[in-house]
Amino acid sequence: MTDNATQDTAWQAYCEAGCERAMGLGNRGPMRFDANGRLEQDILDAYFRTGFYVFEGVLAEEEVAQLRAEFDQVLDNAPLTPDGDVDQHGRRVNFPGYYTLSTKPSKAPPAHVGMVSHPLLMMDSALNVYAHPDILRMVASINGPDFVPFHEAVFHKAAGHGAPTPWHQDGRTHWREDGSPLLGLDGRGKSHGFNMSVSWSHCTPDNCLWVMPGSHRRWLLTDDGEFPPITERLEGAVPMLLEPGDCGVVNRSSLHGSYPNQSAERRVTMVLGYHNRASAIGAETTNVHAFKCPAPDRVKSIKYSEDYVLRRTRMIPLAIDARRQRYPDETPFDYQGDYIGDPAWNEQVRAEVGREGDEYWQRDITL
Ligand SMILES: O=C(O)CCC(=O)C(=O)O
Repeated sequence: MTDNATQDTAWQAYCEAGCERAMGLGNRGPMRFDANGRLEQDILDAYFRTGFYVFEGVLAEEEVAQLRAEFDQVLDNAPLTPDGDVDQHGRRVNFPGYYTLSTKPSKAPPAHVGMVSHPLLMMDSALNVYAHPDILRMVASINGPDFVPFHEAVFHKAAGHGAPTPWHQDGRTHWREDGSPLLGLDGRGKSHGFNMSVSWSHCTPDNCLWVMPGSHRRWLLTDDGEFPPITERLEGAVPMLLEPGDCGVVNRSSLHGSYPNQSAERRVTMVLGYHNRASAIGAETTNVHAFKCPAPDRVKSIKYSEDYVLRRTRMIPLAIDARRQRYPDETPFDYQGDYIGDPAWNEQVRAEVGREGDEYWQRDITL
């Protein structure tokens, strides 16, 4: 056997074992709610036990199709270089600076796009998903009825070219000195919120996000610890398998990462996140999300004031109103949290929340 064939066989065996473990965790299925509109307790228990949950079939086909079509337009309009403002067709880029690009010459457009930040500004379909009533009922069940925003971005792992995401735990603020989490297994206590991957592609073991079940119970950076390199195929990790329309919710304290996508299928997932309000207000941290797109030198030290959180939270009622206009026959989610600003969505507000220098995402909330 050649080296490549041996590696392929080992990778296949790793994926098969991971899929088998993933299917045995008891943390996937459709969203189910009790008579009060709260996620069924067995779902919450599985989420708090394993550190993630896959909700199947959340989005209707029509929404998936709209997400795919709008994102493909955004991709097609990507700049050729990180500082550029012209796309591969010679057109002006509508959102320069929002694309995370690879500069490797092997990656021709649009495979050179690794991430698009802040899709609520550029895709109505993303704004509509942000206010999906079942998604927000799920969010309220985990983060409380006055939940607040985190950040949004679309990950694009091109076929055969997709860059890996290093193994990491996102949460930094709500750990004890001994590395145990402030969040209890019953969901009480300060939390780092969650990343929810909304998929409009087939997320397979080859291209998907992998998660280490139960890893949200200990911070690996405690006592000068380190995250493993993504070249390490972690024993016990599982693939977060998603079909178009599924949503995978990953506790931001969980160890997660993705291997390079060498498969023939691209992976596209939009990360939407929400926090528990009391976990956000007053937290002091290094914000890495309130920038046009991430970069190693883009960090700011911050303590989140109530005003900061209230102003960012306006995007929730705005998105609910935008969705109400798009789907007039649907019962909108009834948001119970406070916010500052008018909740009515219209073209003037679209311009306001995207105004250069004061975009809504300038108040994204890293925890
Ligand atoms: O989807 C991925 O590959 C990475 C997602 C991730 O790391 C995150 O949302 O923090």
